[in-house]
Amino acid sequence: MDLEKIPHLLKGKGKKILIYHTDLDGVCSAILMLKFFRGFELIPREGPIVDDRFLKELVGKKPDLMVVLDIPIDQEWKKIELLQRKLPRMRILLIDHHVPNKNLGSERNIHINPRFEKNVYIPSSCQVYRLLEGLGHDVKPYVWIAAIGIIGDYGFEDCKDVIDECRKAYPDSMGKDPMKSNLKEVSDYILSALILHGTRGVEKSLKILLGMDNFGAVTQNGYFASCEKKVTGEIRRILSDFEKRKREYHNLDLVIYRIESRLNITSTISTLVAERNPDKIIIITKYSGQYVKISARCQAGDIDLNSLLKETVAGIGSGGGHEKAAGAMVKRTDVDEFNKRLIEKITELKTKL
Ligand SMILES: [Mn+2]
Repeated sequence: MDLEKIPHLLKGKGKKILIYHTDLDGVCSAILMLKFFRGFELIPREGPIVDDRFLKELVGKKPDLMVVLDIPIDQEWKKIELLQRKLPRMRILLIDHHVPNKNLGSERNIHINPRFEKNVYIPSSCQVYRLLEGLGHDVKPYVWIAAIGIIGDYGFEDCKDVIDECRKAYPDSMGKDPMKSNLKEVSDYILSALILHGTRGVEKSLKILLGMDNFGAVTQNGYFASCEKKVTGEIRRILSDFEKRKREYHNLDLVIYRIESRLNITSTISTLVAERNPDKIIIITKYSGQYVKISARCQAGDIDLNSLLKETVAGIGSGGGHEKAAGAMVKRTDVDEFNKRLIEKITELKTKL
């Protein structure tokens, strides 16, 4: 990989945009990058979809450099090719860890994804941390930011080195289990701002965190504290509703539950429920307008949720993600078809196991 090209690219004079994922890992990756490289217009995005409107917006901005963090924008490689035909000077630095669709690396673009080499799960915060370190920057003071991104994505297994570094630098941050640590609590405070205020919360959190030099300040911050209080209450309400209204398919180790909440809380709930039911396949749905958002978790890891969802929504929606955590979207009118296919596929997979 042409690592030596990266500083030149990032320090370039022209117009630079930074597109980052609106989750903890995306926000933390962006913060790490911004600690060392400035002058970016920041664009938070929920996912890789490049619709006509976004494509037009990007063309209109005429960037010379587009940095993309924690978003598998290679899924939209046709749109990206089109974009680069319209903007022949624009270069791309894509740093991502989702299952790659296509390598966008070329003379013009740099595409970093550890999965090109092996099947690992390295959140982008960890990737950016190591990249900056490799470029000779003093990233150590920000190891806690990298660790929050890793916690947000559940990625400690393949990022033990960064977690250990954080534990050493801040003994009170980590403890034995990262998921029960003080830093996990800190990451929940930030996550609640993202849940409560969506993209606006993402932007505000990024700004606040960029100015903080220690994680202890997060729980003391008035904005984060008030978000945390509201979201915790809503989570408590939903978890008790889950126990009442979940649909269990015992022979398939499958649990399906439909969330009713004003908040964008689907993946948080599915993660919590999965922690409590590590042997089950958890499917959480949430209706929003014409669409239904689906969040899937399975900690046991005996079923690959990325392929399962991809196959289940083929022709009726979009979906995918990771082996143990994935998401999808279908039209409200296709929910019955989705459920039917899901149960068929899991039955098939379970008989093979
Ligand atoms: Mn990520």
